Amino acid sequence: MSDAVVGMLAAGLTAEAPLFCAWVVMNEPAVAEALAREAFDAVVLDLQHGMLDFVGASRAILSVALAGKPTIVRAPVGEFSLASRLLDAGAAGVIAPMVNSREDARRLAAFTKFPPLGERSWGPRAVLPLSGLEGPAYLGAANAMTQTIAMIETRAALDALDDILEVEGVDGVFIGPSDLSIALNDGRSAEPRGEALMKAAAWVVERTKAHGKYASMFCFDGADARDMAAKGFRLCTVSSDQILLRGAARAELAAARASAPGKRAK
Ligand code: 3PY
Ligand code: MG
Repeated sequence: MSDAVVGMLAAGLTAEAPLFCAWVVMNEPAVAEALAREAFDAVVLDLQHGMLDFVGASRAILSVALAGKPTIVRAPVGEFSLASRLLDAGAAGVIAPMVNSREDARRLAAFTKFPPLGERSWGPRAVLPLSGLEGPAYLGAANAMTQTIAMIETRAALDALDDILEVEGVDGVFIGPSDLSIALNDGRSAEPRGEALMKAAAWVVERTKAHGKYASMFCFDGADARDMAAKGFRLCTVSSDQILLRGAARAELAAARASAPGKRAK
């Protein structure tokens, strides 16, 4: 196990190359570990729409660390205290959905940063060995090392973007392209790569850079992640465990059946 996986995320975000991260919805540490053993830079555990709970996520963080990678957790809406517990469990960063105002951003930072940036409560249970630091050194390093990432996925969040980015404890933003496109289309349709979304996305990248912070994006596959990285997104997720498994299963079964004799009933 690497002794210092937690710091790898913040370090990677200051390097030139974009970070490509796996996205995990299954509550099974072996799945997160298997993806971590591929060339992903980090693994995101989705506790908002995925099936993970606190115990499953805590175990997955350790399994991902076994593979020498950092973990980011996507918390459920408004559950900043769970995010804080998962930082104690060894997460290197938090993606928080539906951060729509300066006040939302301030509350998020309060739970994820120690004073003076926030009010995170002291109890770095599993994160100490995963950061390679002892208590006093961790206290000094944690605010810079732990990434607090606010999701931009509503019209209100776009309107408040500069306010959100001005909150010192917010390190970057993450666009949820499905929700943001639904909001921009007034609920008519989800067009996560539609014109309105891409225009907003370009503006988010520009404003984020102006604040000396980074923008990141949920991406649907590798080519999409490559395109979004080229547009300036510093951290791009790539597909998901469930979609990768289904795609591989379909491809292998199609190959197996391509030349099999006879027709199979559906
Ligand atoms: C969205 O696209 O709305 C997301 O939250 C991505 O997970
Ligand atoms: Mg969303």
